[in-house]
Amino acid sequence: MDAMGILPKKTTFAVFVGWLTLGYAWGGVIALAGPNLQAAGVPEVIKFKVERELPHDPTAFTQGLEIWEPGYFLETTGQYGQSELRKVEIATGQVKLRRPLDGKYFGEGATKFGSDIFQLTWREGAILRWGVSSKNKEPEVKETFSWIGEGWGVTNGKGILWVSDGTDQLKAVNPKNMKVTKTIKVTLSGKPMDHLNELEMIDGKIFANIWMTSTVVRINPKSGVVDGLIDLSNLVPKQIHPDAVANGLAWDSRKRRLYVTGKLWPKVYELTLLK
Ligand SMILES: [Ca+2]
Repeated sequence: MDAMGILPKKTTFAVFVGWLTLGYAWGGVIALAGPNLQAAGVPEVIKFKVERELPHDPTAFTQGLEIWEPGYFLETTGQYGQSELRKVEIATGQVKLRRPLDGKYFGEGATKFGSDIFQLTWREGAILRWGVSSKNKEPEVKETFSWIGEGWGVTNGKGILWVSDGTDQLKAVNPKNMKVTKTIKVTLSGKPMDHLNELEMIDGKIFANIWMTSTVVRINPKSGVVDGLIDLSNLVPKQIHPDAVANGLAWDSRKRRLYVTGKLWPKVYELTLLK
């Protein structure tokens, strides 16, 4: 699918009015289409091709998605009393393993780090470290870390965790103690880019869903500058639920495919990102 062909039309674009920063950038992309883009410092529009449409549990309030191991997703779901950590077969969408969270937690994003899985909670000030039980070899919460502020999305690279909290900030976190070692401010065309949500590390850049939009941004973790945009608006299921936003990004580095889904989406899309 050609992302340039699905740039927001006028009516869709009106939705962006409340999202001035984002609207500004997309407007810039439209106005400056062509070689002027680079010169103006406007983020690259990343085109993609849909390779496969795969089934996804339409009741999953997806908060995090990652490759667990070849053929399987690590997926986390939210809502109090319904939050789970799941191992999902990619080809069939079948949930092969599920671990409910304590009912006091609203589960958020998760990332696999060595043999552990770190999972955020929304407003409970806790990050859970899941490890493998020696008894049944299945995940169990081994440790609970304190966390200040909200937890939204998490990914990792080069030995550190990157955590989003719904603002324009990304925090670099030491996985040994959950101490914040660095905070970067994310900007789009020089303006704060907030509502950073589900995250995914791809080739050293951090990709983030922007909450309540169908836009994914590509962030340079050194500068915080958004240097690429993906428009998923043609993939967002229509008229399901106001909360059914894009909120799952999983990168398969072996196949070089990006999997995208969202809260309550009936499908996962397998994409090739085009140069
Ligand atoms: Ca992810």
